Amino acid sequence: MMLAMRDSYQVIGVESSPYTVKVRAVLRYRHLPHTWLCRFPQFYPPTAHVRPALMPVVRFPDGELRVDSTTILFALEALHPERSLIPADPVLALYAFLLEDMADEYLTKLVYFFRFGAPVDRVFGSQWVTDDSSADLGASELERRAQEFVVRQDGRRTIVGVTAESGAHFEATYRRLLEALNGGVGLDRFLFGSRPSLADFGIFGQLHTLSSDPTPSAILRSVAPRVEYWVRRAHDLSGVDGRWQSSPAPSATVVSLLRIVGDTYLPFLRANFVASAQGAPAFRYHVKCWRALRSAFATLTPADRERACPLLRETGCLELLEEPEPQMSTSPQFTRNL
Ligand SMILES: N[C@@H](CCC(=O)N[C@@H](CS)C(=O)NCC(=O)O)C(=O)O
Repeated sequence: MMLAMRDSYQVIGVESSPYTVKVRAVLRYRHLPHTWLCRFPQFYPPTAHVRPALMPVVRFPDGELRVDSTTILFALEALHPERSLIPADPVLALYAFLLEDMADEYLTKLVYFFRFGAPVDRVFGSQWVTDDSSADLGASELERRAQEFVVRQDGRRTIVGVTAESGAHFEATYRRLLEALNGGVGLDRFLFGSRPSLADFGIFGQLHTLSSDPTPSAILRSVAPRVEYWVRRAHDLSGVDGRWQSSPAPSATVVSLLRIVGDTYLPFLRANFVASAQGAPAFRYHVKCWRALRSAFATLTPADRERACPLLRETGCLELLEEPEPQMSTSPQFTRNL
């Protein structure tokens, strides 16, 4: 059994997991000593007991095992001031937080939509995940277990929101994302300057999978191949030593991405919150996200808020970030723990 080096972090997860490669890329960029172990945490004895059963699991140098990439990234921020992922300007930091959250909680639906859509994707994606999960699988056993995985994931379609009607919306959102990023990211060029932010890593994680699965990869290559090159470089940015942008004005790319937050992501979070307030099935984790984003906006100083408001209004975010919280009429019914 492999032991983590003393005083270093250990990332346990699989290569086909967006959140796992996101966290691994952050540790590399931040020069935090770590080991990487490709394992399903729930089948790996030292981490099998961790709840919620999500990947990656990160073992911190003090031995604590943690999950949830955003929580892990913020814990690293508190422990290591160098090579922070949070833009120094609090307004840009708010935008970065909004974009990272959208990447984690909404772009992941695009990953699911494509991965369990066309037969070619179902086979490639499920066999990739299965191959990551176990050593020495023969071809027929790999195929059998991959098919079981697909059946399990098919059962989650409604939970994820992938229906006959929503497919066109997910593909259109993917194309909007790529059009927004095209030309706005490049060699040592990131969303908020020549150094990467937490938004870059969140988007990178989901794009790692989208740029590997056959159908979304073909779209990426036809619409925005240079975004793919950016994704490949983002796995290891340990040599990047850049700066935050000097201008307080966000780039056109960030503005376009905030439009997706305003017209798609925040309305989704709001609808989930309203459902929870009315006692309808809802995601507990997305209630937490809704509150966290609104509280990040509420804690801006009045001067920063004044700077942020015009763009937040124009992109459709403002109203949702500042409206009064709907009252809970009954106890919520949560469909998942995290
Ligand atoms: N919010 C979590 C999500 C992590 C997550 O959903 N990981 C996926 C793999 S990419 C997982 O473990 N899924 C297991 C499951 O849903 O049962 C994070 O940011 O780390």
